[in-house]
Amino acid sequence: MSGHVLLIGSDAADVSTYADRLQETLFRVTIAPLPRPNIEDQYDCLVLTPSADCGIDLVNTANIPALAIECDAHTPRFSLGHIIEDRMHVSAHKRELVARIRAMIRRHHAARELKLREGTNRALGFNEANDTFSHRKNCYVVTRAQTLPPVLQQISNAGAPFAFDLQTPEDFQTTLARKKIDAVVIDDTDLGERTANTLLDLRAHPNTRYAAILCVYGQMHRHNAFESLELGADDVIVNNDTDSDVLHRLTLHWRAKDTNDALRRSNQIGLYAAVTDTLTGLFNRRYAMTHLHHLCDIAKSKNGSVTALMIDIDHFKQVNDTFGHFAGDSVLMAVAETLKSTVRASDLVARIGGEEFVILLPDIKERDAKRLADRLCKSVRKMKLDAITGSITISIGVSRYDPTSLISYANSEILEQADTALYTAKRNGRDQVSYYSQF
Ligand code: GH3
Ligand code: MG
Ligand code: MG
Repeated sequence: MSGHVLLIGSDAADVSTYADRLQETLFRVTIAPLPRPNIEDQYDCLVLTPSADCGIDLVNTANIPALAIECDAHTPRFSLGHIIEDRMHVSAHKRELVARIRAMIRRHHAARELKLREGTNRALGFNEANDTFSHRKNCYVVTRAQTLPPVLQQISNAGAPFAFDLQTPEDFQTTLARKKIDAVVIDDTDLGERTANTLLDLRAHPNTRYAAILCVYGQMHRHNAFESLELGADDVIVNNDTDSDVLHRLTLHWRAKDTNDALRRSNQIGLYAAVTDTLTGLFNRRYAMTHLHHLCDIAKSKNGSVTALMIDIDHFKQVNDTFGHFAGDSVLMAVAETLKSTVRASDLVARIGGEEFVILLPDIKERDAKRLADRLCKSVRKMKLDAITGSITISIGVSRYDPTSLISYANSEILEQADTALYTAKRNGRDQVSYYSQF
């Protein structure tokens, strides 16, 4: 992962050491002019080196997250909060610096991406309620100890918006198999070497793949933190971190988890939008074709059948010409609704053209398919519509694919055959069902 890092510090030698270190790892690095670095949104993150002075004038209107490298763990210069998102000790392994910058950039990009998507989804009419932080979060603490690690104990007593649930590694395995988990804290002081395997397992397991995962280390082992970060932990808490730091870190990762969850939902919305028709809410041609191939493959392998109904509204142009396009649209919606409410849940109804629909019926008996097609014609004919006078009719062409038929089993041919049958229905006077010759 690359990114553009703005390095801030007043000691030229110090700053250039960090610049070299980061450039080795594919980050693009710019050194900020002091005392008033101009922070623009071209940067992905800021790194405040130990020589970055407390009095530095950080005008960060672009809200770029910053990592502060601190000399003294006990009296840090910056408090974690809105701008200083993360901090680490100057003595930490250089791989920890890289891991923390990577994680920070990833969170920043995810949040920015979500904002963009939300804007687009809103414009598309897919605005969804955001319940981020509306409820108390449950966090499993995996430890051999009988009590919470001291850093979490303090927060828990202070009424944090997190509920901690203490579990042994064995109990946690049972919990993990049962349900999706939002957050896990691994108390490494107890688990020792097993932590590496636990972290890898948690990142791979479907119930924790997207969870916020943190490790708690004793002060003595803090130099191992980079290993946990590289193995998939979102953050590392040291047992003597302050309450406000720990609270900040937990909140940060919960927020990041919410952001990532929302991004995944947004992807699903995008996928849904790509395969549905906005007017009727039915699946579109793209989805229907993929589904047809899938159904035919299943039918072939299991000796099953697929029946396709090609449906076209009769004289629809006249409906538009007589009653207008809006009335035409409401007819399309009503026909879609009627088709959908007449078929089985396992059947697929799609709008594949202007006033053309297809219904795909897996494993239906010939006799039942014929009955269904007749019922569809009848149901549409009997629809009561406010937008027009008179009734709407449809014509249907039916084709079938099953192991005993003589039809070539090429998947898309079934639709061509249904279309041929549809034209016969039209030629024979409309408002009727016609069958492909070998049906
Ligand atoms: P036939 O019985 O032979 O099918 O005659 P038809 O008039 O239904 O067929 P034709 O292909 O001549 O006309 C189809 C019409 O469907 C023309 C087009 O304006 C209309 N149409 C296509 N998509 C939409 C839509 O989304 N909304 C509306 N209102 N009309 C549409
Ligand atoms: Mg047509
Ligand atoms: Mg038509």
